[in-house]
Amino acid sequence: MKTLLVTGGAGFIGSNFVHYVLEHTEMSVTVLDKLTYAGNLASLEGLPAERFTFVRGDICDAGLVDSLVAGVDAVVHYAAESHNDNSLQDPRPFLETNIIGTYTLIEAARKHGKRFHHISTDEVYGDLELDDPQRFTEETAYAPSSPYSSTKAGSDMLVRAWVRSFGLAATLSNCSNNYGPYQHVEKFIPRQITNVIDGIRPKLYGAGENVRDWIHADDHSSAVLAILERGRIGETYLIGADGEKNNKDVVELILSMMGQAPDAYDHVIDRPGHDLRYAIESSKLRTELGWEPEFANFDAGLAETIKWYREHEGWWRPQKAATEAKYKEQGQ
Ligand code: NAD
Ligand code: TDX
Repeated sequence: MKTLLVTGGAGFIGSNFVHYVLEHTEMSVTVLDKLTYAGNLASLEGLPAERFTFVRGDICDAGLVDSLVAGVDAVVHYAAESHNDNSLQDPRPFLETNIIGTYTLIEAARKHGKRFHHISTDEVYGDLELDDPQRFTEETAYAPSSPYSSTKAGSDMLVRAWVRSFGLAATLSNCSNNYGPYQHVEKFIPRQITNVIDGIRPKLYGAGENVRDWIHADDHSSAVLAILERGRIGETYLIGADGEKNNKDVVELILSMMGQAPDAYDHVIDRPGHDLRYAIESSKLRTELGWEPEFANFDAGLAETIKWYREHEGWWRPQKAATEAKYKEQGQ
C-alpha cells in the first residue's frame, strides 16, 4: 500500500492521522475534504509537499470521488458531520454526508477494487448504565440514540453489506472519544480549555455524571494504521484505551491544571437524549494486531493538550466566538 485517499483529512482526527502516516510511513496521502465549518487547512500545515495533496470537494460528488479513488491503493474514510449537538439542531447534513457520502465512496471502491477502511464510533452501540460491568464489544447490538450516531450506524451497515454482497475489501473500526490537538472548540475538552483561557466558566451539561472513554488521537491513528495494514477483511475492530472518566472529573481536572478553583464551572441545560456512558473493550485489536496505546496516562495527555491550545490560539480563535454564540442560543 503506497497511496492513500483520506476523506475528512482537514478535520480533527483525520488531520492527526495524516500527520501520523506521513511521519511513520513512506506512504503518500491525498486528502479529500469539503472544508465545512469543521475543516481547517491550518491543521495540515508543514507536511512534506512531495507526499501530500489536498483536494477540496464533497464525498457526495460521485464524479470527483470516482476519479480520486481510481488513483490510490486504499481509502481511509473519516469525513463526517461529527457533532451530536449540531445533529439535534439540523439532522439533514448528517444524512447527506454520513449516509450518501459513505455510499458514494464504497461504490467507487467497489468499482475500482480498492481497499477501504471505514472510521466509526462507539456511539453506534447506544449507552451503558454507570454500574454495568460489561463494556462494548464487536458483538454488542447496535442501538444509536442521536441523529449523529444513527447515521454513523447506517454508514457502518452499508459498508458491511458491500463486503458481503459485493466482496468490498473493507475493514471497520469503532473508536471511543478522542482528545488531542486540532479538535474543534465545539467539542467538550477544547471548549472548556479555551473557555478558561478566555476567562469564561466551563459549561457542564446536566449533573456531569456522563462517562466518556477517552483516547488520544495519536493512539486512534496507530490503531487505524495497524488495521489498514494487518486487519482481516470484513472485520470490525473496537478501538479504546481504558480511559473512562465522568465529565465532572474532566472539567475539574482542566480547571486545576489551568490554575483555577476546581469548582469554578456552571451546570447548563442537559443535551436531549444524552448518552450516559460509553466504554470500549478493545482486546480483539490488542490480541490480534498487537496494538497498545502510547498515551496510557490521561492526565499527561490532557496536560499536553492544554499546552497545545495555549500555544495555538491562532488556530482556534477564529471559531471561538461563533461557537459560543451558538451554544448561548441553546442555553448551553
Ligand atoms: P470533524 O468534524 O473534526 O472533521 C470532519 C471533517 O470532515 C471536516 O474536515 C469536514 O470539513 C469534513 N467533511 C464534512 N462533510 C464532508 C463532505 N460532505 N465531504 C468531504 N468532507 C467533509 O470530525 P472528527 O471528530 O475528526 O471525526 C472524524 C471521524 O471520526 C468521523 O467519522 C467520526 O464519526 C469519527 N469518530 C470521532 C470520534 C471523536 O471523538 N471525535 C470518535 C470516534 C469516531
Ligand atoms: O460544553 C459541553 N459540556 C458538556 O458537558 C460539551 C460540548 C459537551 N459536554 C458533554 C457531553 C458529553 O457527555 O461532554 C461529553 C463529550 O461531549 P462531545 O465532545 O460533544 O462528544 P460526544 O457527544 O461524546 O461525541 C464525541 O465522541 C464520539 C464525538 O463528538 C463524536 O464524533 C464521536 O463519535
